[in-house]
Amino acid sequence: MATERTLSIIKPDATKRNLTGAINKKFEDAGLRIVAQKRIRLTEEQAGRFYDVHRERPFFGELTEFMASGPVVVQVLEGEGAIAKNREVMGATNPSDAAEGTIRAEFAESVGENSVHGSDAPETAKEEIAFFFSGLEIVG
Ligand code: DAT
Ligand code: MG
Repeated sequence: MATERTLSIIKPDATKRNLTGAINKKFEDAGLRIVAQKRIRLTEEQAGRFYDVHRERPFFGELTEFMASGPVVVQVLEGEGAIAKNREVMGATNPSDAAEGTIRAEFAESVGENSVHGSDAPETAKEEIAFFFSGLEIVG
């Protein structure tokens, strides 16, 4: 498997509860390297552009309002098979379905406030990394 990069977001429910370090430890323990990271505050418009694929879903308004409700930590994770590995460490979207030991099983509050985002495929990873970072900000 090749070295990959994926876009991760530590969401407002997690930054609010001071879980950035605990979540980063899960990534690092799984062999993922944090090669870029910044704490930012999204507007609802920016959150809507990021989650554009979900614009027609019934939860879109709730999702963008939540993502703009507090600071987020956006980051690029690098490693062997990083996209799938990150999804594994995150756990299922709904924390009640997430496997034991995953970030969402341990920390998520609900299906909406589920602590982390991770890209789901190579093409989306590339687009999502470019949404937040310039090449100069990523140091492998
Ligand atoms: P994931 O974040 O696991 O990739 P997704 O892409 O299907 O999940 O959805 C993006 C986010 O939208 C998800 O992390 C939380 C929110 N969401 C998804 N399904 C939802 C639902 N049924 N109710 C409320 N929010 C939901
Ligand atoms: Mg998704």
